[in-house]
Amino acid sequence: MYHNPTKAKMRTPSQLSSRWIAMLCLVTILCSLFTLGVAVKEHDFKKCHQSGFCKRNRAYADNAIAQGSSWEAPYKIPSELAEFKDGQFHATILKTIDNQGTTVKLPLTVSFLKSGTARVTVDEQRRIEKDIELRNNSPARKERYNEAEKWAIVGGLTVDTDAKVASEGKAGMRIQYGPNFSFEADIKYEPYSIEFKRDGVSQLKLNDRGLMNMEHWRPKIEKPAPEENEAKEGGEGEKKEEEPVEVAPTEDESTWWEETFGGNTDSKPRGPESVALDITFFGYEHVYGIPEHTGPMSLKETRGGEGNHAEPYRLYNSDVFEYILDSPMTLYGAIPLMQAQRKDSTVGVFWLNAAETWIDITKAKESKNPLSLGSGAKTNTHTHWISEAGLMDVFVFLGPTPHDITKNYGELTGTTAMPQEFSIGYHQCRWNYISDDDVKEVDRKMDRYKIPYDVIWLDIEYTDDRKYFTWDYDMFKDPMSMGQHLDVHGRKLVVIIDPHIKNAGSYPVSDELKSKGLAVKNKEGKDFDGWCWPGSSLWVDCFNPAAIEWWKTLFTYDRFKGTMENTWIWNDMNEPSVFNGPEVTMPKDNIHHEGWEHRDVHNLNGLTFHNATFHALVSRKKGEERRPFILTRSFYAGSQRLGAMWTGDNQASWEYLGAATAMVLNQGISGFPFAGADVGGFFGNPEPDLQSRWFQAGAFYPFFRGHAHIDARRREPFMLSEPHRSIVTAALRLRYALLPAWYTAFYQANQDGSPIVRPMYWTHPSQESGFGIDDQFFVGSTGLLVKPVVEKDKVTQDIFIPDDEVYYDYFTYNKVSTSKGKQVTVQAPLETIPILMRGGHIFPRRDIPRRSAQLMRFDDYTLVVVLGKNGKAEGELYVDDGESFDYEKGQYIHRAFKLDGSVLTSTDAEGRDIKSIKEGDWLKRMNDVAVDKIIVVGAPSSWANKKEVQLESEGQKSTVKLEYFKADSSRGAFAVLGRVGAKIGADWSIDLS
Ligand code: NBV
Repeated sequence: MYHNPTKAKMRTPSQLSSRWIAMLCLVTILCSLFTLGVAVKEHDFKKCHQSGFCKRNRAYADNAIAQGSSWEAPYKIPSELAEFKDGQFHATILKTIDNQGTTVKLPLTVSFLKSGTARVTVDEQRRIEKDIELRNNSPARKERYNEAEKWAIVGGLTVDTDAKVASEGKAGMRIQYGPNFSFEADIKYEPYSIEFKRDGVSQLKLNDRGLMNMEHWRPKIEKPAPEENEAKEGGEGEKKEEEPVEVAPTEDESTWWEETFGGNTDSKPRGPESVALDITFFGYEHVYGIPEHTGPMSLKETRGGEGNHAEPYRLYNSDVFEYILDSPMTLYGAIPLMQAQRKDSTVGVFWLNAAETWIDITKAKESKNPLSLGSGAKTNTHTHWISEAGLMDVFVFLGPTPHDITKNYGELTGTTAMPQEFSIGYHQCRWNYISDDDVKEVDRKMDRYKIPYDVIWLDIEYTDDRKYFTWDYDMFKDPMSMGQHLDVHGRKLVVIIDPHIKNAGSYPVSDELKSKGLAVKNKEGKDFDGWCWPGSSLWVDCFNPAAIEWWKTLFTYDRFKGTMENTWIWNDMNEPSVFNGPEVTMPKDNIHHEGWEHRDVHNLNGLTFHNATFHALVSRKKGEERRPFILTRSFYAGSQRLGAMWTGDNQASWEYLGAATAMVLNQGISGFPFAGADVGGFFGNPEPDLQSRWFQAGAFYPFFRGHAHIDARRREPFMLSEPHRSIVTAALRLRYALLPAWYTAFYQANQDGSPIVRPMYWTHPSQESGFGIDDQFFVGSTGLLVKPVVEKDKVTQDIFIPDDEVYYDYFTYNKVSTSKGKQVTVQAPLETIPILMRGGHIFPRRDIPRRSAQLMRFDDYTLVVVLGKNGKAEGELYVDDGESFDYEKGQYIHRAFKLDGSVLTSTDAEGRDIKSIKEGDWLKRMNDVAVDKIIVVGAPSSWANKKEVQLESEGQKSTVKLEYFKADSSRGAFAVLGRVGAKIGADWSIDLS
């Protein structure tokens, strides 16, 4: 039984009444949220036609496209203003704004970077010079926001001074760059466009359809009221024809200076300032990325038509209550990276802009040869990027492989931080564990039922009245003893810290926030006060370095009492979520550090909060240097450097289970692979079958956490009855057995940005029939091909086979008989997760079940060798202490395993001489860790009579037993070698000839 005293029983009358008021408030908020929930959703958030700049730019596009070849895009570069120097092309784009030829200057820089990436940046001269007037006495900055780079980019900006001009003239300039000068940027001056080619073949083009639109600054002209106007025109006979006429005749001015939605008015002190550009991908039928949305990974068209969306994909980080499926609506995070895929070629663009952004996608068949229309016709994907403010700043990646895009994007925005090892185990969460006794009881029960887990979580109710950094001591009487209890089995506690700070007296955190002036300001420059969980709240402005410094002080063990070394953090609501704000967030005319409007930085807000918490955890205690673990809900490009994300408030239904895979895969290919979805579904109560299938799927999310809404029934795995409890336990144990493979996949993500779970197009970019598949994936480079069952009562699963390799069932070693591009149907009763092993791979496992990842740290390994068609296999293992930064000083083991014909070897993957590395404590202990067992699946029949094989390690020879199991009608042959006993960190070889 859970110890579950009611709070009221333990309080004085006065406490009781304030408690009751607080409870009433909570109930009111919950009720209003619930009402909101029932009503959501779509109409609480803007559609394109309700967002002035989106509507204007769509109209601009419609007008341009309707005019066809007679459309004259008003952007051109005078050739005399263009120059190429030291790897950069500089010019001024002139935008003609009226029929009298008036122009505005837009400075353009195209930088060719050493990585082969090109960067195209356009600014606006008048705003650079701050030569504009702000309306409404706004304290905002006058320039276009140019600091997104400061938060998102951490490297890869070195310019390639070898880039060279291939030709130049009045009409444009061609620049060659990239590997062996195989890339080319063909810059055209009139109208301005840039076409990117690889090996002479067109890949993509900026401003291909002439939809570029940079809304230049203009003063607000107070127009006389219509009647007055008419009278004036008639009376004075004004010469109308002399007035300059706007170039874009469809311009709708109604939202230039002010915009109202859902009762909130945005004061827009700088007037219209959107940036838009069309980008065409030639011959590319699939585009992926731009998370976070629900729906297929291969993005849909957005201009209507059967099966398409009618709205553009939106990026405006929002707390979307009860989000809907298969929708281009915005969600909690934004990564404006898109990649396009055609057979054997991948290219991409990264639109570095932190303001509200919409992306339209259309696809069109096109053929140079009219006779080949039909089968031979290629599909071009047209995209139209529209942001409310800021620079136009686009990075162009020319591939040619998905891996190249991943690497290039990773160089710019950074890669996944090496995780705390515990954080890739299982996390047990709910809103809320109600007391420290409750936590201890859950912990004990997980042990009693032998269910492994690493982390238990506390949601907002652990605090005193939603005041973060405090405890509700009535319910959590002794947080330290709770932490110590968990520590006994190497377990951790994660507590939530949200960015809204209760705006009430006698709360030192809010007093300090106010007195230090570190809160986000409203449009008058005063502290912005909004409504969130604690009631009236302030928001810490993490764009301000001083706010980060202050935030750091709050997390020290002295200050955040009740926390200890095994306490880690969850950052929720950081879009930011503001209950009474426009679209549940902050007003756009709020002001951040150095005068940037919230409008400019909105999509970065979550990252800056996550970043502040990251720095706070790194500096929690002097001398304690451990990798932080922080889960974030909101994110932007670069957030992968700081922790994990999850897909927010999903629902306990089969549809949401199904939708999660594509979302997690999309995160992976968009540079933020440490991703997962609430297992079991946040809202609602999953039936046992659904919960079991969700655990099976979740065991293959890089971030694996069960979570539930406060109104949901308790659903810890041990609450299930049989057979479901055993099914869930088996899924969890499988996750734990494969932790060495997961950790290695995280290492790969850390090295070059590779996704941790990899979709078919990413691993097999030649296999077109796999490009639309987003419900199955490979785990890292293990060759494990997983397709979770996400449908009720389904007991078979069809798995797509992307190549001609041999595949075996993970559990039975049954050989799969099918061929490249076809599906194979495998048996998948409720207790089975459909997993295949691809021939040619070796992956590590730890087969002794234990309570937590930490307790497995010095266990021996099993290697699973799956022979490929050619009789060969290879794989890797990366392992370090799983918590410190000592790996940066060489304290890690990185092995390459290879079975090349008849010899299986383990060598240092980087050719290091491990003996030359001074061993720290962890490396020393790893001397006792060995390879225990090796399983060879697909073992040749020539081994049938072998009883033992020779192992050579560290100059010693020894024999190892081999047991051979013949193939039968369905199962492949396999051999088991053991005990091997070779040190995991040492070189060794086994002669299998
Ligand atoms: O803190 C409460 C919840 C949390 O459990 C959930 O995971 C977050 O996504 N939080 C949102 C706030 C309110 C949800 C209705």
